[in-house]
Amino acid sequence: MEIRKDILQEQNNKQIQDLEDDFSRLAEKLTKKGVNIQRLLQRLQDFQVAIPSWALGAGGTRFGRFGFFGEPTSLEEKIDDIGILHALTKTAGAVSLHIPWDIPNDYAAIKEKAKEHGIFFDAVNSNTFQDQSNAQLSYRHGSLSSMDKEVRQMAVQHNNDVVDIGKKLGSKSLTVWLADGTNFPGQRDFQSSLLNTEDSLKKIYGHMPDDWKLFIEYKPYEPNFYSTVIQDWGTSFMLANACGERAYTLVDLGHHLPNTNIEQIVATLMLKGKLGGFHFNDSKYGDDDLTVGSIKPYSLFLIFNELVNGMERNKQNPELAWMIDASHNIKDPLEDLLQSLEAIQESYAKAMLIDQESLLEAQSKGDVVQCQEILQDAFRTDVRPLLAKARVDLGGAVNPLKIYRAMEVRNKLIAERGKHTVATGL
Ligand code: PSV
Ligand code: MN
Ligand code: MN
Repeated sequence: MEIRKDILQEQNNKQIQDLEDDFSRLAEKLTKKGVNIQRLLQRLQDFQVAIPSWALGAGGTRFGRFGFFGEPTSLEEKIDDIGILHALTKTAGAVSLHIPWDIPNDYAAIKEKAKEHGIFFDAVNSNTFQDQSNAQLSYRHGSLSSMDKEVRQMAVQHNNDVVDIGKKLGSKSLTVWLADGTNFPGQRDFQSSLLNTEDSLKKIYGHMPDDWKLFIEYKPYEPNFYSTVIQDWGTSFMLANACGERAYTLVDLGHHLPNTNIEQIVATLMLKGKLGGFHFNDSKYGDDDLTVGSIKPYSLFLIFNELVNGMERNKQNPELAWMIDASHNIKDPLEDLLQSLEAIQESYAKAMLIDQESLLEAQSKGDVVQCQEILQDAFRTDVRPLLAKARVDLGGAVNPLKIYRAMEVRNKLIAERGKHTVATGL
């Protein structure tokens, strides 16, 4: 299944006049406010978000999984699915692989396929939260933090192997999400767990090529429910500093306790030049991995405000690696990802509309009401014509979801792949 350019064009033609009208009205309004439309469009076009290889099939919970028809059953098919997303949105130009779920069989063929779709290989993700079928030792009592030296060595070796796989694909970063922790008080010694983790991460860091980055994720709980070794941004930051210059904290939006001020964490990390990557999703209760922007769009906007701000001000912070980290229990995974991509671009565009000069002035006068007005003026702007214009100028769809449905993409995938497919890695 491919998105044929002529059919996409045909579909776009039905909506293009409305878009042109909406876009010129919005552009005129924003230009009067001093917004540089061309710059805005360019920045939207440059913004590429990696799709995780595990988000292309239907996810599940520990209570079960409702499969989705026509799911990809191989890495090749997963890359084809991302190709569909990218052809429609022009903002999904990268893939983030999970090893060992997605080890390529034929590297040259996979690279060629990704190239055809205009997709590059972003961060590779390791997995020491599951025992592999051929494993000699178990991660039951931890991996990088384990009290058992041989288990730690096995976990380090796995991460090193992931780096070597990534090297062959052109990736330039490794993301480590460490599930290690405990379920009961007294189960393990906190300090030695942390020291072991630091030592293991330093070994992995030492194995990475000089132009690679290490991203260290944090998460307060789950799968362990009493303690997690890398539980918060402070622990991740500390470990990143211990590893070295090219080690960074990765913020996953779902990995915070309720009501945590994530935008402030973003600002702090960027000030210190230590925010390396970002996982988008949304949540109501915990690490829910829901569609981006489906629950707390205003929070996402405030987070983007700090990201935009940091990208302007904090030259000490590297370019960020953007990724969606979501899972879908009942939606068509591709439709869900289209919604997430749109929500990300929408928040990004709105954050770029904030009149930073006036905000600074209002802040310095202590005019709290005006500060809020400035933020909300940007948030309340309907930026969708801007997103569509940025996409269409690159050859994407006026409305990706509408066109996905009009083209009957899912039915075509079912016809090609069959009904009862199960995505790999699930
Ligand atoms: C588990 O919480 C998780 O969602 C982490 O966020 C990782 O990024 C992802 O799985 C893949 O390992
Ligand atoms: Mn994540
Ligand atoms: Mn997660």
